Order: sequence, then C-alpha cells, then structure tokens
Amino acid sequence: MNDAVDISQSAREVFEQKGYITIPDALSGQQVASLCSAIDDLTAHDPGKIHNVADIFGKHDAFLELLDLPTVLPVITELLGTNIWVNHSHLNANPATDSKDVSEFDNGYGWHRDGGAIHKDLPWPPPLLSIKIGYYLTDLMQQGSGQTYFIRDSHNTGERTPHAQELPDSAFPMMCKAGTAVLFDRRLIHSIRSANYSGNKRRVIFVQYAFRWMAAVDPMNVEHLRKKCGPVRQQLLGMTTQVRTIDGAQGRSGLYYPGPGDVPLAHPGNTSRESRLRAIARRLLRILGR
Ligand SMILES: O=C(O)CCC(=O)C(=O)O
Repeated sequence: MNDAVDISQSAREVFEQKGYITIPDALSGQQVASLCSAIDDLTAHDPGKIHNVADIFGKHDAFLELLDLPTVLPVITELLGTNIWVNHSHLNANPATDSKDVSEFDNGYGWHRDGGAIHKDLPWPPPLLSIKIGYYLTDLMQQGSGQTYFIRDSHNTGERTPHAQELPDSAFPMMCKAGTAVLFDRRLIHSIRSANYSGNKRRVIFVQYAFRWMAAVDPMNVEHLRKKCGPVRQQLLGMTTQVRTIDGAQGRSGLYYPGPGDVPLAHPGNTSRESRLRAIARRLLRILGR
C-alpha cells in the first residue's frame, strides 16, 4: 500500500520528496456514490468503452464540490498559494477486460508528464506550475484494477518517458481505496491507463490546479455556472479576472496583477460570509418549502 500523508510532516516536504501525496477518505461514501453516478450518466451512451472526457465541470453539477473540497484545497494552497485556478479536468471510466497487460492498447501505458508543450518549451528542470489530483472512486487495492502507474522519483530525475509497452522496475501502481485523493507533481511520469482485469469498472476524476496566469488546457465551457457558484468557485473556474490600473498604468490583467476581487480564495473572510449567507438561504428555502 502507498504511504498516506503524514499530517504531522509538512505536506510540502512529503510532496517534494515523493512527488505525490495521498489523502485517504478525502471523499465520503455518499460523495463517491454521487460522483460515480454522474460519470455513469455521462457515459451511458457507451458503458462498455473506455472514456477519458475533459472539461467536466459544465457537464454535471455533482462535480462542482470538487473545486473547493475542504479535505484537499488547503493542501493545494499550501503547495501553490492562492493565485490558482482549475485549468484542466477529466473523468475516466475504464471497464474491466480479460487482458492481463496493456498490449491490447496501441499506446500501451501512455507514459507522460502532464503539461504537453511545457516540456518542449522549457529546459529541465521546469518548475512545478500545476498539480493534478486523482479522485479515485473505485477500490484499487487489488493488482490489475486499472491503477495509475507512476515512475518513482521521475519528478526530480528528468529521465526519459519509457516506451509505451514498457513497465520499468521503478514503476509502481497507486493502490488505494475508493474516496482517496492523490495529489501529484505534473513532472512525475505516469500512465494514461493500465490493465483492468478486476471485474470492476474503474472510475476516477482528475482535477488540475495551475497558476491563474497559465492558459486553459480545456475549452472551459463553464459560463452557465456563474450563478450557481460563490466567489471562490468562480475564481477556480476562471471567472474573476478584472482589468486593473497598476501605479497609474491602465489595462493590466488581474491574472498577472491580482487584486482582492480576482482572488477571493486569498480572503477567507469573504468565503465564510458567503457560506453563512448560503446557509441562511438554504434554511429559508426549507421553511418556505414546508
Ligand atoms: O487514468 C489514469 O490512471 C491517469 C490519467 C492521467 O493522469 C492523464 O491522462 O494524465
């Protein structure tokens, strides 16, 4: 089993050393069930196929709570700070097959570091820049359940990505229980898929936090969510950017020169006021609904 995060040790220390942190029970059983059912709704047209679908937040409201999950977001802000947004998300559904290896897939394990052109454009070592979280919604404690494989220490070594069908000795599967969040360094080489002969469909959701000045990976079809989201979620969906005047220079983007309205996440007072208001509104609606 992988080491769980040791709360007494700083998250940064664990993350820098291993390139990932696991948070068991980041999601309750109820949250796991509702996220699985959202994935099943969105993939119901072809349940027997592998799905890897990006830009999930505008596709189902069940995903919205992952934006500012209290069990995970504080760790992200400890590692990246508050000038962040979610510039990429995807859901993965991997039905079980009989195959014990990845030879049936043209691209095998699909080894990669996250960030695409970042790795061509910047010399090694590139900075961290973004962190991806895997929310594992299926128990993956048994070998061959379609686990994500990681190449140990590759966030530091800069080694080449293995050939698609290769499984190096330094590769290990992320064995974890349903409800676990795994935060990983985008420079850590990982698989895009692995064999799933467990008999169970694997369901996972990936959410990537990046600095606000990094462009979107996804189309970001989220504008219709504005009214459903408070300031923090709006920030994380990229909806809070203002044009600012800096030292008399007009027309500077709040992505680069963030002011308080740009980054509500940096002002927890606003958030608690907002959640208090939401609680009052919920209570009123309950009373009116009686
Ligand atoms: O599905 C997986 O196990 C990993 C997918 C992933 O992280 C990716 O596509 O970058």
